Amino acid sequence: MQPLPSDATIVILTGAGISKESGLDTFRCEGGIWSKVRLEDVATPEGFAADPDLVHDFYNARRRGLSDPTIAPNPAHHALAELERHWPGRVLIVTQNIDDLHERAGSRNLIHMHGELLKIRCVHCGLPRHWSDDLGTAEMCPDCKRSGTLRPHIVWFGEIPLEMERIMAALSDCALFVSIGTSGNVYPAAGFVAQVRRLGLAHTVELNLEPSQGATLFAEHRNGPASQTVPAFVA
Ligand code: BJW
Repeated sequence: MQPLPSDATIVILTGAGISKESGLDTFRCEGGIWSKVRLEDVATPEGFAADPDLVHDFYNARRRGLSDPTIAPNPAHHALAELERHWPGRVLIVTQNIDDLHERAGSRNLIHMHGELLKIRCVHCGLPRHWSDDLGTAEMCPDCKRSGTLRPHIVWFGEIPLEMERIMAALSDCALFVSIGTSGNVYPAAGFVAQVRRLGLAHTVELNLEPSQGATLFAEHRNGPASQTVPAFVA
């Protein structure tokens, strides 16, 4: 990594590509999630209103997939956790991923801007809680006791991503912005690099299997699998 002031803030945006080598599907690569299901059916508030059981089944299947013993953080997740442990400044990971592989690798300063697969929340009282098999299909919120109000703690299309104020503050403060394994198709995350560049201060780097949609906006690129490019970049 190029020399930075030792108190510098580093913001790292991650997408589905970082978890691909851990055994989780991306969305838009060949054979990805959106080639198997219609996103309108499972990742919009309208889809949930039309068929909540279908949406609960979709996320429950992915929860079971995530708890498969073969799914584990890969060297890219571990390298980022190591960076956070050793960097004297601040490292913030903003992940679009709903899996828990960054946490399992040891990352702590982490924002799940699109929510978390292993949480569920009540649309009435708003409280996210850890998912369990019972809750996935339960009729009633255990907190407010209303019926039919539980939904996945996921940001669907048309909903506002989580912790945007904290993310924007970090983007305007950072000296290095690194985007890893995201196709640059989904806003607002796809617009972060342009925002960082507008402020004109941070170095911007893309680490991706292949150039993303917004690749030309980054000052530096390294193409290849995240399990190789990320450890090499942070070394
Ligand atoms: C590897 C690799 C390896 C593979 N190593 N790399 C028109 C213009 C602008 C915006 C909009 C518009 N129309 C609608 C919008 C808004 C909309 C949007 O962006 N739509 C686009 C489709 C155009 N966005 C929203 O609705 C968002 N909300 C919003 O904008 O609110 C308004 C607002 C914002 C801010 C402030 C105030 C108001 C919400 C978006 C929610 C997205 N949700 C999903 C589903 C989550 C649940 C689930 O998982 O089921 O999030 S969609 C899906 O896409 C998921 C992902 O997080 C997201 C991004 O995907 P990602 O991570 O980039 O994956 P892929 O598959 O696309 O790419 C994988 C990449 O990995 C590829 O580049 C590969 O090359 C690479 N790769 N193997 C390294 N081994």
